[in-house]
Amino acid sequence: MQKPFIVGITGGSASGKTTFLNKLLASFAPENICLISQDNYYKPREHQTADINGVINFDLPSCIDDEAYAHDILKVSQGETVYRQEYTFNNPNVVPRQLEFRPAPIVVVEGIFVFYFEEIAKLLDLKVYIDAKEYIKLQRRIVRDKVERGYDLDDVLYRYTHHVAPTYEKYIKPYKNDADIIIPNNANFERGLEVITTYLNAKIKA
Ligand code: UZR
Ligand code: MG
Repeated sequence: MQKPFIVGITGGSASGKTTFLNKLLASFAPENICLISQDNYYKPREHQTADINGVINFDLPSCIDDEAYAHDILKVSQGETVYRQEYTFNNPNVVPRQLEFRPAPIVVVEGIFVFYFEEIAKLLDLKVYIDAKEYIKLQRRIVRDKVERGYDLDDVLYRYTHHVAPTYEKYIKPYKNDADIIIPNNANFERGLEVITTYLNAKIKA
C-alpha cells in the first residue's frame, strides 16, 4: 500500500468542520477515505479540569489524549486498522458506537487542535482551515449544543465566553497562518469543498 495522503482540517468550534467533512466523505467511496476525528480522543470526564467556577473546561489541549490520537493516525497511515469507542459528549442519551479506522489512500484528521499539536501537525500533507465570523459560530454553537449535545442556553453562553472564545484566540487562530487553504464558511463552503474534492480525487488516481 502507498503511504496515504493526510489532510488536516481545523477551525474554530462551530465553524463547520464536521458538516464540511460529512459532505467531503460522501463524495468518496468509503474504501478511499478514512476520517479520524479529534472529538473521539477526549479524555474521560474525571481527567478533565474545572475552571475557577467549578465548570469543566473542555476546550484546553490537555483535554485531549493527543498521544493516543497521534499514535492512531500513524498506525492507520502505516496500514493498520484501529478501533476506538465513539465519544458521545457525555450525553447519557447516546449509546457510543465502536468506530473502525481503516487504512485508505486519503486520511482526514479533524479537530480544533490538529494544527496546534506538533506531533499531529507534522503528519499533515495538506492543511485546511475553515473560517467563520464569531457571531455565526456562536449561533451555530447554540443550536448544535441544544439539539445534539443536550446543553441549556446558560451553559452554552458561559462556555463560549470563558472557554471557547479564549481557546480560539490562543490555540486555533494563531495557526491559521500554517494553513495551505482557508475556506470561508459564513454562508456556505460549496466551492471550497469542490476544490478540495477535486484535488483529493487527483491524489487517489496519481
Ligand atoms: P467542535 N465539547 C463538549 O461540548 N462536550 C464535551 O464533553 C467535550 C467537548 C466541546 C468542546 C469544544 N467544548 O468547544 C467542542 N465545550 O466540543 C469541539 N464546552 O468540537 O470543533 O465540533 O466544535
Ligand atoms: Mg465538529
